[in-house]
Amino acid sequence: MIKEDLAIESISTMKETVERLAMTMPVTDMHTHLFSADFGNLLLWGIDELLIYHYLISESFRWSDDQESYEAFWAMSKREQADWIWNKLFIEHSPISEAANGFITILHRLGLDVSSRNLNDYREALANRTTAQQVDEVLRISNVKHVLMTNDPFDPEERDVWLNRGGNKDSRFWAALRVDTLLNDWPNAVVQLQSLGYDAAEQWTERTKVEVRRFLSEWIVRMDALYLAVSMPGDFVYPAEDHRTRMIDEAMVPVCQEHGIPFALMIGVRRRVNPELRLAGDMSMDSDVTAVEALCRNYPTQKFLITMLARSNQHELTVLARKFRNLMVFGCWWFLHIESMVEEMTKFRLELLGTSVIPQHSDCRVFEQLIYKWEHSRRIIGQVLASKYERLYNSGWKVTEEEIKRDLDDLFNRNFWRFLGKEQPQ
Ligand code: HDL
Ligand code: ZN
Repeated sequence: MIKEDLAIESISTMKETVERLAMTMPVTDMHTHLFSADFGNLLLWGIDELLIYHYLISESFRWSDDQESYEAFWAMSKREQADWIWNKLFIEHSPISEAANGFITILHRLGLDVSSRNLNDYREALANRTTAQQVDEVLRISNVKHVLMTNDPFDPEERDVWLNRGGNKDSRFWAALRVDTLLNDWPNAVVQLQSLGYDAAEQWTERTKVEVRRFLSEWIVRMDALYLAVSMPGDFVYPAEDHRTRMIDEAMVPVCQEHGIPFALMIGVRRRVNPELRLAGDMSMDSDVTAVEALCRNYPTQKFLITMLARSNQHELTVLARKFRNLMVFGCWWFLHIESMVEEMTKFRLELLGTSVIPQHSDCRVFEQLIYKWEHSRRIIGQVLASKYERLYNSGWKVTEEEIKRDLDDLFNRNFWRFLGKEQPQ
């Protein structure tokens, strides 16, 4: 019996409490493409970087005509690209898409005069800020406490920071070892592994297996990676007589088990369906949830962080998570990171899993995006949680502020750190 005086008596007060706590709870953002300032130019921030976000590039081209070629766009400076996008998505049309609205949310939360609609005013307002100041300010506004990076040792610019400049030194940032190349571009991976001193061959020999495991293990240690991550197209079938199954079974899972870290699989991306759009040219596709089922069953002590890109896979994946405690569903990934999908997915996830899910990650590429991606998501997740409490109230079960804090902390932080087998760092 909870102490009666602690229970929140009215539904309206409960809803206010949930909203206040959801909007202010510190968050662990467990998948981003952000970097600490130790990574130099890999850390993207500022007005022009925000506008040339690949989500906005693809949306802007929808308003382009044949005279506005992809080549001409890619030949522009970043400032010219940002001007073009600003006119297409903000001046000539209302910025109502999730990503365009997000840019306006950022301007507003940074305290800029949104009504000026003058891009140069916004640029001017940030012109004298240092990277460190902007990182601190954005983390304060967004109340993101821990940022998981996406760290790719096959990227020469990033590899140089880890090998020659001391890697990450900012305790607010954490590494995730991302190795798509090993799974999806093996011939190229072999060439790169060889150039890095690993005795790998295209043929899956015992020596190659040992050297791939050594590569993964050395980078997990070097980065202090919290998990190993890969993304894959929806045609990922497992198990199969193919390279991916061998790489997963004979290298990636064994190394994750050796280091006691989760294996994150992000499934359902079809890369470069329109190569002219470059990073903006990727597409989602239906995936096979039974591949995840087989992995979870084959490796009952291995933790799997799973997110899928197609809306059509979400309910089945959530049901699967009811069957395997080593499966943690996370985030509303990419094209699902829109208000309607965050609401839909969060509703059936809580209805099927209670609070044993990681409802969101930001996937940010430009630092200030933390502000809008988390503000929009926090509000929706809080509203869905409050609606579930309301059902309880209607049956006489009241909650306390401490219980609301506990549930939100599980959703925004502890489910991730607990899945890692770690206490949430203070
Ligand atoms: O593969 C991934 O991690 C995706 O998130 C891609 O980076 C994608 O381009 C993206 O930025 N999505 O938000
Ligand atoms: Zn991502």
